[in-house]
Amino acid sequence: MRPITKEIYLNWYEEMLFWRKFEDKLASVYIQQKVRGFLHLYNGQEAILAGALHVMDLEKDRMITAYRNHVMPIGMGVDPKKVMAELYGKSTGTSNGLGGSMHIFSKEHRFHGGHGIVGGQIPLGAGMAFGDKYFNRGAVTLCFMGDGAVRQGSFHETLNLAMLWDLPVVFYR
Ligand SMILES: Cc1ncc(C[n+]2csc(CCOP(=O)(O)OP(=O)(O)O)c2C)c(N)n1
Repeated sequence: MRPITKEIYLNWYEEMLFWRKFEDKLASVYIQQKVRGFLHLYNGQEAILAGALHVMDLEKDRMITAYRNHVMPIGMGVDPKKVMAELYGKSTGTSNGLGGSMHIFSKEHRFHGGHGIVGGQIPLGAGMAFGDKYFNRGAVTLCFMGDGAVRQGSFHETLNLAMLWDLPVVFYR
């Protein structure tokens, strides 16, 4: 793991502040109905993302999560303007404006969504890790979920398979 220096702390703070401001801005344009559909924010969880990004190899590792997915791709290198455009439903967005708030994706940055079904991302995350192991890519998948997802049967089945096959996947609750 890279050492945690003063510069790293400052960089984390800067990034976390940006993510918080990004989400706060979304909250304000949401009530003006500029963003349609649902809007699930990441406020209060920024430190989890900062720490996770610190241990990742952004050249090859992957990330997948549920619907609180606006700032994670930004952390992985996606242009914030493209994420904001997606939320506005514009064709310049990450999914050409067709995904919206819950479905931010970037194949280029190995950010695999953005899933609205509680727990839906869990078996998908293990599947991506299976692919990386099968093809010897040496990559790790980070799979995030909320407390509620842990009650899904797919979570338990996925953990069984991930342990049995020793898959390179890390689950964050
Ligand atoms: C399979 C499924 N059941 C129900 C829902 C409706 N639903 C949307 S969010 C949510 C709560 C999920 O809580 P948690 O996983 O703890 O995530 P949090 O929103 O707290 O981050 C539920 C039940 C859903 N999206 N998918």
